[in-house]
Amino acid sequence: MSHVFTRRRFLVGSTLGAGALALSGCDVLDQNGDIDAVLRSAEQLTMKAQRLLQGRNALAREFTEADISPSFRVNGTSVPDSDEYAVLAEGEFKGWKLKVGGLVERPQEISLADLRKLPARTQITRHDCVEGWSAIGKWTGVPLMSILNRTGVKPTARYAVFHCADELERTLDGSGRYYESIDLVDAFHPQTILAYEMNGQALSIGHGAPLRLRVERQLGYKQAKYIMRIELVDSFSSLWGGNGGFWEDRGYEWYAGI
Ligand SMILES: Nc1nc2c(c(=O)[nH]1)N[C@H]1C(S)=C(S)[C@@H](COP(=O)(O)O)O[C@H]1N2
Ligand SMILES: [Mo]
Repeated sequence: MSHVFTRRRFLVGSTLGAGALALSGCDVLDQNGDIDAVLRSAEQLTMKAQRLLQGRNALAREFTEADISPSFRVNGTSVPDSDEYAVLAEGEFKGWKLKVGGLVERPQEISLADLRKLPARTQITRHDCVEGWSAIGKWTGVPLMSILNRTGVKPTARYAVFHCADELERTLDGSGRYYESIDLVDAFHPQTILAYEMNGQALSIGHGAPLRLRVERQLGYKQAKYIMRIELVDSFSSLWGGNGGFWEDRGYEWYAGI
């Protein structure tokens, strides 16, 4: 601006006719220059905002404590129907260990107590179920990223598969077992956490104790409850129906973005 001002003063001081002409011409140019700069910065802002809001790495909206829904429905399985799970639940999951294997450098088994010692993330987010209901809840857990950094991910790994304790559909071959999968973009997303607390309390059995996935950019059925094992794979075509999840094998989209 001071540059414009100086030049204007200089031009006003020159011969009137040429000066006035030059002044109007220069003013337009200078104004355009300013407008260009403004537009450029606005465009950069829009681009950054779009990357932030719409890219695969964008964050899901987070809410405040006051927004937490007074009731949050339990959907799908409410208690896994297996003896193994019943024994684990009876022992308050002290005997449970999260197994992480497949295409990782260092397979691990991590107890709930050890998971709780790792740096945690808390987020208040909205859960959207395809059945047409939503609820806002507060989730605390370990970023999946930090687990994967511990185990190391082999270069061929493309997806993280979550094997759950419950059978949502009774079958002879086990194909009714709940499972889900996400790609590594979502697996390393900062809001992708393995939650062991909901609304400040230990995760209830209804909501997926001892551990459930929160992958906040996607719909409810991706939020695998009752996680027993995480497997890194290069393809999920050989798993159950081959579509990457219990509901996906029954026709739902694999990438359920919201
Ligand atoms: N293991 C397992 N995970 C699951 C389901 C399930 O039946 N079993 N249902 C899914 C669906 S459709 C939804 S909407 C949410 C429900 O989570 P909530 O019971 O905490 O509301 O969990 C998802 N994860
Ligand atoms: Mo759902």
